[in-house]
Amino acid sequence: HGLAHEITGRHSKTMNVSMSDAALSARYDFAVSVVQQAGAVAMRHFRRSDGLGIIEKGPQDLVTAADHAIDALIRNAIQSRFPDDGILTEESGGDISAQVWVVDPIDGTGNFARGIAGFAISIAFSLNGDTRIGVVFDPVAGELFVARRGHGAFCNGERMRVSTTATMGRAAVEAGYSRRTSSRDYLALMARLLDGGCECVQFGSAARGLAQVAAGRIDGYVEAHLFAWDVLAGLLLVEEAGGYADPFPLEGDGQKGLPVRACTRGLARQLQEAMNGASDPLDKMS
Ligand code: LIP
Repeated sequence: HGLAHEITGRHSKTMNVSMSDAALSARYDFAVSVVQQAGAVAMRHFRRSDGLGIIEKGPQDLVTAADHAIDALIRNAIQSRFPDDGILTEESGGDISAQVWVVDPIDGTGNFARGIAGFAISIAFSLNGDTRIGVVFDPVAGELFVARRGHGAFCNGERMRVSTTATMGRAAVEAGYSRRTSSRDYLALMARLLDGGCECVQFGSAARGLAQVAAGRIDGYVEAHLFAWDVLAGLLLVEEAGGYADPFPLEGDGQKGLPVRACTRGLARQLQEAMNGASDPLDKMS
């Protein structure tokens, strides 16, 4: 991510646009289609043997030619079909407005750049600050995760439900990490999760990890700092699959990035305590 792009608010700040169900439904169908087109582009690049045009934006923060190609594909498609909508993407920044698309062209770029199959394309549509549409596509697994607010969450057409896990000793939790936060805090969080009995995983893509929570394959996703484009679609997947997700406001604090917690309802308090740091077990470890 490096420096978060300057997020300007060219469009109207008043978050009180009304939109018909037909207009939302058209945007949903569009998102489902364009995320799969983007996945095909990602796979063409992923399978190439002649390099991926990798650039280091910051420490362990990579971007590739595929990120830019997919960013352009999605941005051009939105501008052509929905010219009045705002667009905010990881790779080219953009506006926050009452009706805005929030896009991560490749979430898990570190994995993608290293040829590791742990990445996804994430597209969300927000109306008046509320995420109404979320699609996450994992093209390697061929898994299309979709949700509309109030209409449920699905993986390849199958209804998704979060797991019923309510105890840490039975939970599998993904704890994401980036160099935007302190390694000591991360290790302390991991120690609290492990001491609480969790199985801990870290796959390097928040969007894909949140989709696994929605699918009931893991029971929670936590990370100290993420941006809207990493998570808005995945958080909606979890909510529409019956799980809990912390609010992630697009304006205000959300513009600089926020901590993320999404999980089964039974784990919400315990994961909050783990994130807050009831005590720092690292001190005991030194
Ligand atoms: C990634 C996130 C992941 C985080 C990585 C990175 P990107 O997003 O999905 O959870 O741990 O550091 O921020 O940069 O691959 O789109």
